[in-house]
Amino acid sequence: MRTSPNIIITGTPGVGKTTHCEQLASSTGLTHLNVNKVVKERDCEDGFDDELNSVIVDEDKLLDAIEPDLEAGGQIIDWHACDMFPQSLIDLVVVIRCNSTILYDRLKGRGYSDKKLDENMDAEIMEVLLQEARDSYDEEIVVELQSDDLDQIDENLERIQTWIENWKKDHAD
Ligand code: DAT
Repeated sequence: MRTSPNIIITGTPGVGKTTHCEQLASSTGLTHLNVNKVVKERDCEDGFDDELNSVIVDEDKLLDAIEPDLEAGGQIIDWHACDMFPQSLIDLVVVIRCNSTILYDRLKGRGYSDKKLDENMDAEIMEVLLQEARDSYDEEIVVELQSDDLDQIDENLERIQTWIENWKKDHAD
């Protein structure tokens, strides 16, 4: 049995996943599991999508690489997809959302190509990640949080921290 929960922080690129994960890891002692890094470090790449200018991930290999960590618990998973993780190992799915005008500026600032920018903007407007989360996990564990400004980050972090404390109390023996 896990004594610390596993949480997915997901959402369209640029919404603020890494910002949330880093701050949560430092305030709670949970581990920031940056999937982008794991993919590179554990050789889970399965080619390159030239059109989207992004790595194609071998999801089976990735899951094999992180499953022991998920079984141990206390992982904050930072990834722009969420449907590949086994339901039994996930306790909370946070879908970070962002106003499209703000997101556009953030992605433009990252130097994304027009195609990559359009794809990501469409994904946010069409709520692709929110739908993926709702399709993949029980409704009760999926939470949608807005991240347009710094105050919202603080509010979100407080909510998630309180949730973690309560989870730990509920699962203490
Ligand atoms: P992601 O990990 O989802 O790609 P990020 O955490 O790297 O996103 O954030 C992208 C950029 O936007 C980064 O420069 C930090 C900034 N940012 C994120 N959330 C924000 C917020 N709520 N208010 C202001 N800036 C934010």
